Formats: sequence, structure tokens, C-alpha cells
Amino acid sequence: MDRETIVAASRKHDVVPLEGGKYYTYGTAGFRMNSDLLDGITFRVGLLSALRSRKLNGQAIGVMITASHNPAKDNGVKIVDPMGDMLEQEWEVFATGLVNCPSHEVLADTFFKIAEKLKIDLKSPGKIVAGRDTRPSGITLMQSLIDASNATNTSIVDFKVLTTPQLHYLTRCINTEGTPSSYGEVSEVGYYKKLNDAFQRCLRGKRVTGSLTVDCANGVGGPKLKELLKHVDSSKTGLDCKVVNDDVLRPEVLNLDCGADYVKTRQRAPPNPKPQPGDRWCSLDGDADRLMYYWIDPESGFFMFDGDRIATLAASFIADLFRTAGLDEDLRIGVVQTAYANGASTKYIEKHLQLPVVCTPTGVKHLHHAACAFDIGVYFEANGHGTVLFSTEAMQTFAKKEPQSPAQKDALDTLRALGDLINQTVGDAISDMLMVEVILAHKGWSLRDWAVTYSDLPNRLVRVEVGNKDLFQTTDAERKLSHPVGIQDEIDQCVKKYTNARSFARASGTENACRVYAEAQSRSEADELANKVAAIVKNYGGA
Ligand code: G16
Repeated sequence: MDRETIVAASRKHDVVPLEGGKYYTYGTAGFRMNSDLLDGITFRVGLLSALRSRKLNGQAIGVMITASHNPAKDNGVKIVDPMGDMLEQEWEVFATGLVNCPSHEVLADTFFKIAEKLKIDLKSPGKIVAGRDTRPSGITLMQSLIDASNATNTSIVDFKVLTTPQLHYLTRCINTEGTPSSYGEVSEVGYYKKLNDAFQRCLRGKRVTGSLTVDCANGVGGPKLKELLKHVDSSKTGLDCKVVNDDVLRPEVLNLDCGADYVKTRQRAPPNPKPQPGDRWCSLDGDADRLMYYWIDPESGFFMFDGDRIATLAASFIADLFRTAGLDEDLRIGVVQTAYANGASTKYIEKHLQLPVVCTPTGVKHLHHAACAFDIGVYFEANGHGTVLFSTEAMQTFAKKEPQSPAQKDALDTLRALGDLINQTVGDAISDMLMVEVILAHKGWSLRDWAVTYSDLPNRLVRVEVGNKDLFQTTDAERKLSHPVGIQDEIDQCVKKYTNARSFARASGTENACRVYAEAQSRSEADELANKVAAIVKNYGGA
């Protein structure tokens, strides 16, 4: 690996400088922006992945090219660590450093400086595994990544079009292949087989009832879900899935008036096709890592089961299994949420389910980390992004514990199967959807039964365009703003005027905007509060 080769390769992948002294940062989910700006950034992410792989003894590093819920013209690139979790946060500063190098020469020098500082043996082998969503710009960005791997003698496996969670799965499979902790077969088919096998084991003869319509946001989730369904025997499981909004041939319709983000932020079903009262629906997002369930209650209209609802459903089911299996004294279940979690869900988990709740900043990288502190860590963002982590100790306990009754044996078997069904690397809409179907089948619940577990406080999420979103800095797990000075006082004064109210604002890490969340006793109060706080944010946001 030599400096000249890196400089020459980099010359083909310029980074467009930002105006006004601004620089690119590794955000909530890596670098994300208009795809025209991403060529050089993706090349440099490839350089960093080459370093990271060698730092970790040649283990494969995943790189996913996706802008998930964002519009079709955007794209993004993020790094996946060997066990399928997000890039260790201490390394984000190296990513930001490389991407903002002012010239190709400084870039190459910085690359070698990082290697020296971290004592990385550049002669040792390195490996990258990569995937992309259905955005057309992903094809050229993949080439930028391949050029970076060639310039650094790093091998690369291009898995082409994948959901984000599939790339996370494959990264972990490659790094655990042939070891006692092997995560699964290293192939896309291996992913489907693992999910299908675990789904059947989880059901334990129970059957899914009623049909489920899945809105795939016209993204990669459509074709991949259809592939999965080829492996699922619906005559055995009862799973009757209708796939809609699965047009990946017209890139411009990606996430357009459909998908999990649309449903959550608009608080309504996609206009097309229109759900009929009583039908069970769910939506995935553009890269299939978020999930939203909903239905049209024939009496009261649209009702949404967001990440908070999915978390409470999973936590209550697992806690019941623990009690039946006699494990409630031995292992600890906890739930991780963010400030966006509805206050009613937090109360339900703490008071009714009697489980601890931890609040972290937005971004699954933060939630995942916090969930690892529990034997079973249930983490979901309200936007539907999440999973349930089973510690190695928990999985061993399920396998080793001698059941004292047939009911205990069933509970232990179901827990083990759940550990295989639920993607352990990252939130996975397809795997989470199967989990929800399993739980509803076991509980014998309709969506109405699920809906009445608790009542959400009416809430509103608003997107506010500001002159400079970087002015907004948060503290207290994003529940308060430390900057601009004075803004938090104004928000607090405003919140005081409403009953049972809460509101906060933060800069998005994936969009050029701020987000404002508000909840209150009534719908009109929540809307009014959100609009008032949005006006404050706009006022402080710079020209
Ligand atoms: C990404 C992250 C999520 C986060 C979301 C919105 O989701 O993976 O953890 O909640 O962005 O983040 P922000 O509010 O900072 O824009 P996705 O589905 O877009 O990859």
C-alpha cells in the first residue's frame, strides 16, 4: 500500500467543499446527503474501513450505501463493525477527519498518520463487505468504495442490493463463520432460511390469523420480503402477507407518500392503496430497518402501533415467558427508549410491566449500546427502529436450564427461538414484523387488544428548516437544549402553559433540519405546543 496509489485513486473521487467553513460530520447514521456530494465521501469511508478491518485483525467491516427514509435523490454511507453493530463511536472522529481533508495529498498523509497512531499493520490483510439499497446512485457509489479497497489492497465482497439489516447480518455471519458463535449461513438465502426456521419454532404450532398487508415504501424491502415469503410455508404458519408499494423500477417513488416514516410523521395510512377498516397493515422504510403497524379501527379510525408499542408488546411477552420459565429472578430485562418515546409508554413499562427504562440520545447506535447492559435489552425508537438483544448468558441459560414442567419447556424453547428470529445485529423491519406476528398469535390478540394496553398522550412531530441547524446543541439525552443560549427557557415557559405536556427540539442527524416533538393532554394542545416550539426554534435558527 503506498501513498501515490491512494493519491491517484482519490483524484478520481473529489469531495465537494462545503460553504461557510462548514464540514461534513458522521451523523446519526453515517454520512447522508444529496447523492451528488457523496462520491469522494464514500471513497474515504472505504479508506477508513480498510484501516478498521486491519485494526481488528482482518475481520470484515461492513459498508452500507443507503439513505433509508430520506428522499430518492439522497444517499448515504455508514460503517458496520464486525459483529454487525454500528461503527464504534470513537472512530467516527477518524471518519470525519478523513472526509474533511482539504486535498488528496493531505488525505493520504492523514490515512498513514491514523495507521501509525493506532499501530495498524498495513501489510496485513483487510476485508470489506458492502451492500446498497435500490437508489440508482448506489451503483456509482459502490464503485467509489471498490476503488478505495483496490487502492489499499483490501478485499471487498459486493453483495449488491440488500436491506440494511441483511448487510449487518452478513457482516456478522462472515466474522463468526466456523466458530461456536456462528451467526448463520453467509448468504442472502441463509438469512431467509434462518428467519423462516426461527419463525416456525417460535409459533410452536400456533397459527397467525387474518391477513397482513405490508407497505414496502417502494424500497428494497419489497423484493426482499417477497424472497422471504417463498421460504415460508403459509399452510403451516398461517402467515398471509400481501406486499404493496413494492415498485423499485421507478426510483422517484421511493418513500413517496408511503413507508414507515410517512406513517409515523403524518400519523395516517398511506393514501394508496387504502387500507380497509379492520385490516392489519404495516409499513417498512426505504431500507427496511423500521417498522410501523396500524389499522383503521371500524369505530374510531386510524390507529398506529409505533416503536413504543412494539417495544411494550415484546417486553411484556418476554417477561411472561420469563415468569413461566422461572427465570424472572435470574435474568434482567430492560427497555431502552429515546426522548421521542410517548410518556404513556414509559409509564406503562415502569408501572405496569415493572421493568426498568433507560433513555438515550437518538440513533440506534446509542440505544443498542445501552441495551447490551441487560440480559434481554428491548430497544425501539418511536419511529419503529429497534430490536431485542439476547445476551450470550441469556441464550445459554435458555439452553441449559432443566425444565420442571411442559409449560416451562415450551417457554424456554420459545425464548431460544425468539433469540434466533430477532435480528441481533440491528433493528430489522422484516424480522421485527415476524416477531409481532408471533406474539399476536401466542397471545391470541387482535389489534384492538393490543391497542387498549395503554393510551398514548396525543403528540406531534414537526420538521423545522433553519438557517444553521448546528447552532442547536442538546444535553440530558436530547431532552434539553444547551445552545443557543436562552432557547430552553423559552421552551420551558411555553410547555408550562399546557397540561401533562412535554416538548423538546434537536438538530436532525440525517436531514438538514431541526425536529420538534410535543405531547400534551389533548390533540389540539399537542399541535399548538409543537407549533409554538417550532416558531421558537425558527427564531433562534439563524438566517
Ligand atoms: C436513522 C437512524 C435512527 C434515527 C433516524 C432519524 O434512521 O438509524 O436511529 O432515529 O435516522 O435520525 P435524526 O432524527 O437524527 O434525523 P434511518 O431509518 O433513516 O436510517
